[in-house]
Amino acid sequence: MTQQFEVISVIGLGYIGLPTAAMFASRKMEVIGVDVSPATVDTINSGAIHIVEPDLDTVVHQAVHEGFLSATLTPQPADAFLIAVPTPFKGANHDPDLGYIEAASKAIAPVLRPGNLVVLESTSPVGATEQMSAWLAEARPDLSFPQQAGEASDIRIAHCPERVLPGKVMQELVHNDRVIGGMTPACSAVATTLYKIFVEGECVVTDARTAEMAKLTENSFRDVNIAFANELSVICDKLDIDVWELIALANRHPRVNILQPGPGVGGHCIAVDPWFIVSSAPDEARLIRTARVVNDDKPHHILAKVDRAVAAHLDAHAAKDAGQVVIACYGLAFKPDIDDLRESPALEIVRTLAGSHKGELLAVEPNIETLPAGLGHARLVGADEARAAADVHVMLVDHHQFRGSDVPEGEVIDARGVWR
Ligand code: SAJ
Repeated sequence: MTQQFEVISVIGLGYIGLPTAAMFASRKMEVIGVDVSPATVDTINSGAIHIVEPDLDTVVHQAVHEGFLSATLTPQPADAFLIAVPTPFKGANHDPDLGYIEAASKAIAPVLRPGNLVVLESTSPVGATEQMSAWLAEARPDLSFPQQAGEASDIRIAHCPERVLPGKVMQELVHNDRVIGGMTPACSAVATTLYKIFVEGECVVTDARTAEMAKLTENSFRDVNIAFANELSVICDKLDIDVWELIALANRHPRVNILQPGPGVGGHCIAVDPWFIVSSAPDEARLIRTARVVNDDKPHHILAKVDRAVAAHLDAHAAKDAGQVVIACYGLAFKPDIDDLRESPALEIVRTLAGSHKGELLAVEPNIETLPAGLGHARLVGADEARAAADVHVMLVDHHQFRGSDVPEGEVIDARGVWR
C-alpha cells in the first residue's frame, strides 16, 4: 500500500513539521520539506537542525545524508502534502488566525495533481479543514474536492492533529494513537495508509470536525486541570497552607489526581488552543474560558509575592533602598528541562521585574547561552552566583539542576515546590 506515496511534502518545518518529515524520511520515503525561512531551509539541507528536540538531529542528519530528505522554499509536486504551520490567535477576543494555513494552501495549490492527499496537522478551530479545502478549490477550479464531489473527489482532505509532547516528540510520533479525520471515509482511509508508514499506535478514524475538536479538547482538559491546581495554590497562600503537601495528600484518594501548580501555563499549545473553543462557542465555554483566565493570572500572583518579599527584606534592612535589593529568578523556559522560552510565564515574570525593579536582577537558566531581548538589566548567571548574591530568590521552573537544592538564604518564593 505504501507505494501509493512515493513523494511526501511537509509544509512548515518547525517543532512538528520537521520531526514528522524526518520520520517519513527515516522510513526511506522521499520527503520534500517546505519552509518560508531561507535560514531553516539551508540549515536542514546541510544536515543540521534549528530547534532543540532529543534525537531529532541524528535522524535529520542521516535522512539528508542518504538523500531521503531535502528542504526548499517553493512547493514541489508530491503525492501527499502535510501542513504543519502555526495557528496563533489574534486580537482581544483571541480569535484564531488561519493566515498561515491560508498561505500554505495557496502555495501548494499550483502543484496539486489528481489523487493527491492534503492533510492539515496544525491545531485548528472546528471548520478549519473545510476552510482549507475551500481555499484549495478556489485556487484550482480544474480539480474536484470532497465538499463538491464527496467520495469521488480528485483531492483527498483530512485533519490529523499532532499530539506529541515537546521533549518526547520522536517516541510519541511513533507510539501515540493518531486521530484521523477525513472529510469523507475515503479521505480517512488514504490518510491512515500514509500515517501507518511510521505510526505504531492505533489510527482511529473520525470526521474532520470531530478530529479538530478532539485535539482542542485534549489541551483544554489539561489547561482546566492545571487551573484547578493553580487556583488551589492561590487559596492555600491565603489560608497559609502548603499546597504541595495538600495536593500530595488529596492525591492519595484513589479517584483524585491533581496536577502541579506553577507560575502559569506556557508554550504554544495549552495557552492557545482552549481559546479556539471559546471563540467558537463563547456563551457555552464558561469553564474553559475561566481556566485560561486563572492560568494567565498566575504570573501576576507570583509578582505580587515578589513585591511583598522585597518589602519584607527592606523592613529587615532599614538602611537599604529598593535599588539595593538583588532578586534572582531560577528558570526561564516554559517547562522543566527544555530550552523553549515561547509563551513562558517565567519569562513574563522576569520581563516585568526588569521593567519595575531598580536593583540587580539575576536570571538562572541552564538551557540557554544568552538572554533573549527585552529583559532590560537582567543578567544571566549560574545558580551558585545567584544563591550567593541575591536577597530574594524566586523559583520558577523546576529544571533537574535545581531539584534537591538547599533552600537559599533570604526571602524565598517557590512557584514549583522545589525548596519545600
Ligand atoms: N504545567 C503545569 N502543571 C502541570 C503540568 C504542566 O503548570 O502539572 C505547565 C507547564 O509548566 C507548561 C504548560 O503547563 O508551562 C504546558 O506544558 P505541558 O507539558 O502540559 O504541555 P505541552 O504544551 O508541552 O504539550 C501539550 C501536550 N498536550 C497534552 O498533554 C494534552 C502535547 O501532547 C500536545 O501535543 C502539545 O500540547 C501540542 O502541541 O498541542
